[in-house]
Amino acid sequence: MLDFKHSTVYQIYCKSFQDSNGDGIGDLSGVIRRLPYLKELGVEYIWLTPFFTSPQNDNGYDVMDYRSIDPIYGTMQDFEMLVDLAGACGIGVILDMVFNHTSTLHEWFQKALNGDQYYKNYYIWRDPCPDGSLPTNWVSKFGGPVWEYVPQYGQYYLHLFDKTQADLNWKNPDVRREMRDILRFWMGKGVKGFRFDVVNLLSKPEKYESDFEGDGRRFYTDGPNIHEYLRELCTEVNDAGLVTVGEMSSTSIEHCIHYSNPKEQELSMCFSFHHLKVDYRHQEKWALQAPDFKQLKKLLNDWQLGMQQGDGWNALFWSNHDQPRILSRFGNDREYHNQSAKMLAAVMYLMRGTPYIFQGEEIGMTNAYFEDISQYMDVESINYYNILIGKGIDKEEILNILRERSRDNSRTPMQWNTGQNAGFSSGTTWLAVNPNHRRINVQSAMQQPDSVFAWYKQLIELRKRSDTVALGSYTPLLEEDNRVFAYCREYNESRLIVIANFTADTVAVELPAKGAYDLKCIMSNYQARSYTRQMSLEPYETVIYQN
Ligand code: TEU
Ligand code: CA
Repeated sequence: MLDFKHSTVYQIYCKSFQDSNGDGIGDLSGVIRRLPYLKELGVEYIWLTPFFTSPQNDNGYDVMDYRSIDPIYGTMQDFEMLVDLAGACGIGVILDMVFNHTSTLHEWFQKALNGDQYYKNYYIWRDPCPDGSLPTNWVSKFGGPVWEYVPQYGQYYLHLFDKTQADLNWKNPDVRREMRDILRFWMGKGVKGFRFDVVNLLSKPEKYESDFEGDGRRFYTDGPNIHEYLRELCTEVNDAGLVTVGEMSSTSIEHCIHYSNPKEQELSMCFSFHHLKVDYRHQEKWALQAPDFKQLKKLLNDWQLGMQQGDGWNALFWSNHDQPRILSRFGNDREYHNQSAKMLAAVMYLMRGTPYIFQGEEIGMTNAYFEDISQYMDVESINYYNILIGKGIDKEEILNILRERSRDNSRTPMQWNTGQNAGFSSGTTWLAVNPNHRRINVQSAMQQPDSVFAWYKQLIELRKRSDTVALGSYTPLLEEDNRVFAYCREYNESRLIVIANFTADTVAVELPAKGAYDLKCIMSNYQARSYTRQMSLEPYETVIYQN
């Protein structure tokens, strides 16, 4: 079994990582070209976002064929070469499996539309209500209803995401068997793990009823048979010792313990998102609010302690391809670019769990700050732009919201150097390159000993060699402090303490007595300093102590 507790995963959004043929779209050969960089960073795994054949309505999360490579990303030979060469660098490949839904262009759905009852039963169909209205009032994750009408059947099919992403019927054992076959196919290619997209939405309720208190999610999240389905899906994957991570939408600690406790034999770990909603106003993504630090701290501590108690395992992450850049969000991407990027990384990646670094985070990439709606490519951003226009909200205000919230913020091309298109591509890029690549890029980061990149390298290295980081217990410190995040990790006789100022102010703290421990400062984003009971922290200062 690969040791995922001492390991760090790097998420590659293939479309934006490295283009190798000048078409402006990142591809598998581009990833191969950048393997030496990933080896230098020190990660043990790369998670590749979906590169399967797809019409790309949702950038590949709308899969047409789970066993072939979309030509925009390359060929099966490219993929096989990538697995081999990554393996030679000590890096395992994790694939992103989108099993909640398929593209409506998938052969199964096309057959379903053409009257094939066997394949019709691969999807979820409902009659209209007796009064002719939609089967339920549920709202799609990308806006609008979750039901799409098909005239030849006089019925609707369910799509929790875009209408070109039809939800699969997991009650059908043939669907479940197909999915296991697909995993077996990729295991045969030597992959070392799987990430499962929105996997806690697979098990739909027995009864479909309207939700008069919310958008419907409480009826289909962590559904009735989900644990059984996951255990069945992953039996062979688990027997082969692969690592698995489930993306959990609006879940609970209890369910995540069940998903990731080794005794249950479901998944290795879970992504949960509660800590990334502390800047939503009334739980609403499209309503801005400054991050609520107290809530952030409480959520992270609760998840750390809860999962620890239940022997579950967290995926530790600040960003992914669906989230704005963390530095622009909870840090300060202007005056304290370097300090706040380092502070955020230390706080998250020294917790109990497995770190997931999203490409570009390790050099402090920022939000896109697009000026015009025409620059956005993401289906969700464009849908919500139109929805908010329909609500009569002012254009400038909507653009402001998108500048904070759009998924395209994290999808701008990777910034490799100061050259044309930041070294990402020699052609016109599918999404605009951030002009700040002249300042923020891999080449200059690698030349500076105190860069954000160098800091990430140290954190990855620390986890690799420290059982305290990988296996130690987690105890929150300074729980009542409104500005400082601090915690302690302990393993046998060793302890590690992380202290972090989340603000641009100088903050005084009173720390617990260090007892008999001889705490040494092992990392600091200012000057190294010894552990004292009273400390005055600089803006975004973080200090790490270990005995
Ligand atoms: O995302 C699941 C999901 O619900 C979100 O993160 C979603 O994008 C966000 O809540 C909208 O505000 C996964 C993938 O990561 C995402 O890229 C896909 O679009 C989505 O599933 C559908 O496959
Ligand atoms: Ca390309």
